[in-house]
Amino acid sequence: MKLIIAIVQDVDTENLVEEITSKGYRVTKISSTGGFLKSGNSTLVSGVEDDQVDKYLSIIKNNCKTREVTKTIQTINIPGQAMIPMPIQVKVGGANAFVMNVEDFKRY
Ligand code: 2BA
Repeated sequence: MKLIIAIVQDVDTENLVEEITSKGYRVTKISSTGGFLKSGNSTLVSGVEDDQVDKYLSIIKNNCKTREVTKTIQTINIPGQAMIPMPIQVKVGGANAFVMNVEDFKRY
């Protein structure tokens, strides 16, 4: 068994969770926050049998889109001058997925 942890954008989460569960996989959704943008995203955790990993990952790939967002950063402070906020474009994935070996799994 593998543990798949996928960080996805909030806008993709509802459809993705729907598709994951409708295909018979189990999933836990955790609300999370990206360290860089400091905005909300979702972390999905699933225990998946080894031979299902590729299928599961393709569901993620097909339901998550890369998007560009604008992040405002502060320019450096030059004495005597105002700090001018500068917008930058950031590409936010799709999805970032980690696949880990599971030593044991029990359901009671
Ligand atoms: P955030 O940390 O809010 O990052 C959002 C997007 O900002 C990233 O998209 C990336 O394009 C950009 N970014 C992040 N850190 C940056 C930096 N130091 N300099 C310039 N640009 C930067 P993604 O890479 O698709 O990541 C989306 C979200 O997935 C991240 O949100 C974070 O919550 C999570 N994530 C991505 N890689 C991770 C990792 N290696 N470990 C843990 N979480 C990760």
